[in-house]
Amino acid sequence: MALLNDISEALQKGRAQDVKTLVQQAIDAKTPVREILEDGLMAGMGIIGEKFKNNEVYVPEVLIAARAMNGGIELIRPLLVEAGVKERGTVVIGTVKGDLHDIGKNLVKMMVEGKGMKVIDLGTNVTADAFVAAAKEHSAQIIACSALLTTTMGEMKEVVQKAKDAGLRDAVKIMVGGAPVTQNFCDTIGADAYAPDAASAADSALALCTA
Ligand code: B1M
Repeated sequence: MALLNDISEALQKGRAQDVKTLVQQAIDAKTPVREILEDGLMAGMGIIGEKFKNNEVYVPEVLIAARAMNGGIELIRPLLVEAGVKERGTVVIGTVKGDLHDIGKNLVKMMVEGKGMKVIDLGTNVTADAFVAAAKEHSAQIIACSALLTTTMGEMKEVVQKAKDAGLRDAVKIMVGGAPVTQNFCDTIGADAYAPDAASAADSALALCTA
């Protein structure tokens, strides 16, 4: 659809105001919210990611595109969350220590909220101790850790260990994800669930909460 392509193009150019205007047009045109997210916003960020990898664009351009994406996401957030009627569980989410990537984590957060769960967002650069303390404070059923760097994904093992040390391991499930994370890695560190994308993370969170 042309409008979704326009969203993708505007995002790639880092035109935050245009992204917002186009996303609003798509909402007004009753475009399914998942299409706005996946075929507009995420498609644009995917292209930026490839260009970043190939050194065709650099960190500032990526940052500006990421801000534009977050602006678009803010507009569709209520529509994604709309489906959730009452809270079905509590999830503490964050990007692990040393890691500042938050776009994927924010998507997971929205999708989980869309399933009717309460989400406590600790942000980025979250220590294992902070994950565990928040899970305790909010009586969370799930700790959800995101990592985008191969150098930070090891922090997830620390989260599993700290949860054990705090005597929380039976009460809290630990879910992991992010581009470098795999099912094999999840199994190796003793986490409970891995999800490759935000939508399956939300399905998985709901299944863990209602199990
Ligand atoms: Co960074 N970066 N970055 N970056 N960045 C990557 C991740 C990289 C792959 C780029 C590359 O080289 N090709 C590379 C990592 C290499 C590696 O470790 N293997 C990289 C690097 C090296 C770096 C820096 C070190 C660069 C530098 O400074 N030299 C630096 C690190 C800073 C730090 O964190 N300490 C850095 C910085 C940045 C920016 C700040 C410029 C910006 C982040 C802005 C922000 O997040 N607010 C940025 C970005 C945007 C990217 C890319 C281009 C895009 C990431 C993204 O948002 N993707 C990325 C390249 C790429 O991915 N192609 C790259 C879109 C997002 C929707 O996808 O986060 O994967 P993603 O989330 C997915 C799934 O992974 C999953 O669901 C989401 C979608 O459905 N998911 C989960 C995520 N978390 C989950 C949790 C779950 C379940 C599923 O359960 C709990």
